[in-house]
Amino acid sequence: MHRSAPVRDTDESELSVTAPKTQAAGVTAVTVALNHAVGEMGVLRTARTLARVNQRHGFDCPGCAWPEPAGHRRPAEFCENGAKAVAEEATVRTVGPEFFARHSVRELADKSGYWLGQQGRLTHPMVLWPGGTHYSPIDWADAYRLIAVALRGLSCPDEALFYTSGRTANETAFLYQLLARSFGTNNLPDCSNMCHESSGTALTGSIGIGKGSVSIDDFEKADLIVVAGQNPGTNHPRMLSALQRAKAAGAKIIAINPLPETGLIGFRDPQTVKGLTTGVQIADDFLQIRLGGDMALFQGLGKLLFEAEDSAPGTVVDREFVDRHAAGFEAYEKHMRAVDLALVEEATGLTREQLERTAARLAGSKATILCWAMGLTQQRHGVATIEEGTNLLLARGMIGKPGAGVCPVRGHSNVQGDRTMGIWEKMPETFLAALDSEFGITSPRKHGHDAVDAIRAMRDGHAKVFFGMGGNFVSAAPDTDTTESALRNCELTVHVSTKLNRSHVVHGTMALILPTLGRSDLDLSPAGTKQQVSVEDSMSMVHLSTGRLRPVSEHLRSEVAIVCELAQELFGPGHPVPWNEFRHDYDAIRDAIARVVPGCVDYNERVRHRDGFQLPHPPRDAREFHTTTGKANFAVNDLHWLPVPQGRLILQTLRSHDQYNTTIYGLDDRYRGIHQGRKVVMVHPDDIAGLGFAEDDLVDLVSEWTDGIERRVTGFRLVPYPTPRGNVAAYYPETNPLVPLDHVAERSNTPVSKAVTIRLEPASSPAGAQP
Ligand SMILES: Nc1nc2c(c(=O)[nH]1)N[C@H]1C(S)=C(S)[C@@H](COP(=O)(O)OP(=O)(O)OC[C@H]3O[C@@H](n4cnc5c(=O)[nH]c(N)nc54)[C@H](O)[C@@H]3O)O[C@H]1N2
Ligand SMILES: Nc1nc2c(c(=O)[nH]1)N[C@H]1C(S)=C(S)[C@@H](COP(=O)(O)OP(=O)(O)OC[C@H]3O[C@@H](n4cnc5c(=O)[nH]c(N)nc54)[C@H](O)[C@@H]3O)O[C@H]1N2
Ligand SMILES: [Mo]
Repeated sequence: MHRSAPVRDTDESELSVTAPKTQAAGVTAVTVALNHAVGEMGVLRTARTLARVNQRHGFDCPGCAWPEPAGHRRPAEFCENGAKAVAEEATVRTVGPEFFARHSVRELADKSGYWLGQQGRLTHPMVLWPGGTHYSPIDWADAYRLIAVALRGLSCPDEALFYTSGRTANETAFLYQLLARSFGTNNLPDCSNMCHESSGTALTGSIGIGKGSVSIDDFEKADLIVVAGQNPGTNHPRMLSALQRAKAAGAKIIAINPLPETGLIGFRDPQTVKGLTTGVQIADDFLQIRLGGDMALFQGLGKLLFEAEDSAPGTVVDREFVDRHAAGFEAYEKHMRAVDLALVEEATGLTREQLERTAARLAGSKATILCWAMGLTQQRHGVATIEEGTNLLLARGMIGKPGAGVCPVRGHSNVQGDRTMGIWEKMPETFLAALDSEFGITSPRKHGHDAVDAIRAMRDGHAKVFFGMGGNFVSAAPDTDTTESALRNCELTVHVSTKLNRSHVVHGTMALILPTLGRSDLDLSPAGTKQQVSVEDSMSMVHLSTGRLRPVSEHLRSEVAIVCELAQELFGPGHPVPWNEFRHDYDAIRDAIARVVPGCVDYNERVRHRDGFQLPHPPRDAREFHTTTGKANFAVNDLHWLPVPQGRLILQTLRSHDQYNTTIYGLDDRYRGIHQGRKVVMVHPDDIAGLGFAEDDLVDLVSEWTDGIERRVTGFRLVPYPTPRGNVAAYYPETNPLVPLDHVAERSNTPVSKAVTIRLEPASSPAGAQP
């Protein structure tokens, strides 16, 4: 019943383009999801699996971090893309020793990421010996020994890097950081460094905690919801249902985006029968902003709010909130009053009328939520931009009250939980001290490397062992050529993975692939009891997740087992951490979490409540702000924006509807009308003509950066698209070679994936497969 893996790689010459869709989800989404799932898993496994997604006794969807509603859950509490994520994991296709014997590593390195991922689930631990051409099977015990020998052979623990992707459950994350710190390093780079790091940095400074302040219930209590730099129709489809309910309850919704993203403009709810056929317009207002224009927009709105306050004193600024709970208001007011609105119009590409209408909505709102994602964070001034958005809410007292607050919408399903559990290169002293006293270890205090610094360390020979707990670092990181040679510079690269990806075939002198259980898989302890893990969503709700599918191979180990067994080999008997107990009983891990991690008291008991429990959030719960001033801080920032240099374009790299980060499910970006291919660049029609090209031409994209190094990708098709003049879009990870390693956000060090200056040249090589 299920499809077999593709033998042929992708062929970009089959690409076709149609008009973008005006409605998201609906019947097509349901059909696409089911076809995809049945193709990967067959009918029975599909039925058994999808019925468990996001249900109370089921498993947490490995798709996005959008929360499940409390109270009533619908039978289908997932979306098209969640179903694809589940199918991708629960596929019955496998990649075992015969596969690796058939394909050399060099041959695999020439395949696209799509082809690699489609081959199926990894079934055996595999090793690539120094100088070897093919991966071959290895025993778990021998694999651990190789890693332990390599780690012990380093001249200092900081030569090791422990990367985490955001799927890792809390229990694994807690033990993994404990292993790294017991070993002696804070080198815990994670996908968050490339994702919402700017949000964490901004919010910690402004409100004292780097997490969002709203709960799912707040959506129905809000009267204004702003969605900036986010494409929920593709990346958080269940959020559209929440927005639709908010709209039904009377909220106005404003979308701020350079692209008219389908879900925001129209939506058919696939979770209700009525919604399948009748669509709604989600956004009441669409502000088609220029790339990088949001900081100017927020400052312009700040100025207009003060003008509104002047004409109706006492109605716009929440004086009581500002006086009691905030610091730095006078400096902020002075700064905002000096903002030049003409400059704001130029920077944003918006009209004065649009600015005034938006300001009027903000000024009139009794409960405002500001949502955002990568369009804001992956910008050079992403931190300052988020601070400016937060300033607007603070001035209006829109935090710590029902229906209002900040809402960074997280990506990976447990990326927020991983941070809570200590996956961060600079955890605060209080956490490290608690860890030390719980286990009798001495955690290092020197800050570790984040993702970008980890690449620099490998490049420069300062890091020699790379261990990846999930993820696909080589393809997710910026500056692909630099990152690939950095990885190749390592003595050992190790990946704990479910599926084959490019990070397995761009490797150090020696390489290991350790196959692991996914979310949906049944996890049995050595004694045969069922283990459960826990995760935290984007709104700080923590709950259990229980996999039930029979694993595709008896050789898979859980992530927890892998960490514990490696630790036992690395540290030997007598280590103060009870690794063996943890490996046998995840409750024991949760008891340790309860004693170390703030807000996790009685973890085992509370995580078993019907909907789990919500972690504390002082601004949300009590309008308390644990910042440097003890108050919410208004930030003052110089205005930055992105003028387009003559003859150049500014490129954002984004996700298609048919991918999960570096995992490519298929070759259709249905909503944007791109079919059977991914090597496209979406450009305003006048720019195509203005630069001397024609629709459908094949071009090279060449990025321009201060170091003078030429970064080029070849054979991309020009697609006319309703994007602002001078701003273009193309898919990640195909365009990661264009993002310079040093092009990072100020203060958060996040790669600037949404603003790369490029020029177009006629294609130097034809379209075709390209990894
Ligand atoms: N199906 C699916 N779901 C996913 C993922 C996936 O790949 N597939 N990835 C997960 C992860 S890890 C994450 S982080 C999230 C990502 O979720 P998103 O942030 O929605 O992902 P992107 O595709 O990067 O889209 C960025 C959006 O910001 C807009 N944008 C770009 N630059 C600017 C700007 O300067 N200003 C404004 N206002 N907007 C801008 C783009 O047009 C686009 O709509 O999704 C998560 N969920
Ligand atoms: N140019 C550009 N670059 C970007 C971005 C962008 O918008 N533009 N976005 C950035 C963002 S937001 C993020 S979050 C990163 C994503 O970076 P990563 O998290 O590193 O990448 P993913 O593609 O999500 O990782 C997919 C791999 O994870 C493994 N995997 C899946 N499930 C499991 C599991 O349960 N356990 C284990 N151990 N492994 C598993 C599979 O082997 C799969 O191949 O990329 C960043 N890079
Ligand atoms: Mo992300």
